[in-house]
Amino acid sequence: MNMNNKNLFSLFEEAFKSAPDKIAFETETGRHYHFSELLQKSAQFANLLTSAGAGPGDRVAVQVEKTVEAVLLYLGCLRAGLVYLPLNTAYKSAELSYFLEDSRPAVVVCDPQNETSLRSISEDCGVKEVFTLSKTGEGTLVEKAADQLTEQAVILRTDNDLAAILYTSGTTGRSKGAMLTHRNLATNAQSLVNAWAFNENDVLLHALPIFHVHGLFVALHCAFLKANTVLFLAKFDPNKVIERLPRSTVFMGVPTFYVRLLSAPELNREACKNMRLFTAGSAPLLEDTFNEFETRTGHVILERYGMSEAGMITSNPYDGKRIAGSVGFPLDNEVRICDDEGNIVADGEIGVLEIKGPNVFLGYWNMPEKTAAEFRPDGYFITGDMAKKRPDGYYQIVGRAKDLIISGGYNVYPKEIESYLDEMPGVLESAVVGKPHPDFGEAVVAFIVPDGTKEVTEQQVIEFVKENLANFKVPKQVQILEELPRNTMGKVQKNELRKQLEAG
Ligand code: MLC
Ligand code: AMP
Repeated sequence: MNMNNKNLFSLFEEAFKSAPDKIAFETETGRHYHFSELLQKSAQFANLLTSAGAGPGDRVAVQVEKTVEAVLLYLGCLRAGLVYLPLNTAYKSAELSYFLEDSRPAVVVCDPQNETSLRSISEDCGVKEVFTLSKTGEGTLVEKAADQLTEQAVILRTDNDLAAILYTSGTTGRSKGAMLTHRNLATNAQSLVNAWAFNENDVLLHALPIFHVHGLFVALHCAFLKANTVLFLAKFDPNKVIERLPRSTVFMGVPTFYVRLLSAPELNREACKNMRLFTAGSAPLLEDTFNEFETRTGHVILERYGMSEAGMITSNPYDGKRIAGSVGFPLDNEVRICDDEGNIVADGEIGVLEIKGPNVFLGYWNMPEKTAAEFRPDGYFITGDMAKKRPDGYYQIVGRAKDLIISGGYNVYPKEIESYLDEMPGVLESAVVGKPHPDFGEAVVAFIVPDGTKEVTEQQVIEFVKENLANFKVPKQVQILEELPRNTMGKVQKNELRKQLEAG
């Protein structure tokens, strides 16, 4: 291995080469991919992307279903020094147009079903090539890669070269592309392998989507660094998970996964007998879920906290007490809790969590002002999460300074939906809030004030959002009001709306 090459793929390559004949992935249909195949096929993808005119630093925007080929594409991008830009499969045309216009990728890879619409968006964004990849792992990407060489020299990257851009929704409605470097990803992966005691014999049961930090980086990077076999599910299904638990040692999920697993009677101690670790994150894990899971399986879920901009930030201990409602201790980054001005608050006081470390992103793509506004002059990033440090040193996330709803592990920014709803014919204004939901943790609720020009019904509002925004942003409930509650400054009082919901 060339020690000067900071390309994240070099670390994976070393692990893959140590176990060429081992199974890297087992799909739902029982198909096996060995580590030697990962090496060869990721080289072919890297060579194909390069021959399509994508050079180091260029973006590759990807909106495809979860397949091993999609993972190979990610690895191919790393190898070729390209910047991987995954997009939620739920995003619709209007959302995709924004991402492509903002990031100006050299290559787009999409599902064959969306090819026509993505080609037309791509034409306006200077994209050089559009490839397809289907949910069964077929398409022009795979066909054309098959003609490429299975060898490729991993492109030299420095610590601060970009490996990926993850779009996270912005509080002002415009999504921000978090720029993650090879160093960000490599250091965080190594921290997690150590903190969670990954070893060569682990088998990772993978049911998360692979277009976010949780499924793509947290889960896969740990498995890659130790050349672990991954049992790869195309999507979360409690029965398929339980069926595979006896052959697994590690499982990672958002809280909704655990809620759904607990509603399956087959989840029991016997099914979990070979498991050594269950982790949860992306949204708060309820104490009831934590306790019920321990009672049913004998396993204490390890909750950790993180975000797109920094990967994993804190974690409950692997060895040591895991506390419900807490996110544990800082991983390999500095963590402090501050007031709005950036002064550190006393231990036990609530403030906004700020972080600094090798895992913290470089900034937002094309948004120097937004980047500057979210970093303190001494380099700390302001996460927007409210936290406190308990007397025993454990950190607790107690709320959010940012107006954000997390539904089933997906972030929904009310501002984006409000801006969209305000454009709906017959709507004067709107307000969107989150409401506790037994399955998704929080559900999106929209309050609508009609302008009186035409009738507006709950169903029409839902249909209107469904038409152009991702399905997880669609309100689960709509209420029509005569006016929105405002304070003396004219600001909408969302707390009043939440109280109204609570009161039924
Ligand atoms: C699906 N629906 C959702 C939803 N997912 N609604 C709200 N919130 C969600 N998360 C909608 C569907 O469109 C459908 O609507 C209806 O709910 C029922 O669908 P379903 O069949 O129950 O949904 P399903 O496909 O099973 O998806 C649920 C899920 C999925 C929980 C499996 O949302 C999921 O995989 N979530 C994981 C998200 C994740 O990986 N987050 C990590 C982000 S990284 P209709 O109207 O069509 O019936 C991060 C940093 C960190 O946050 O710390 O990790
Ligand atoms: P994302 O931008 O999609 O990466 O989401 C990151 C956000 O998820 C964080 O800023 C937190 O608000 C939230 N989050 C992640 N893990 C946890 C957790 N364990 N508890 C509470 N909130 C969490």
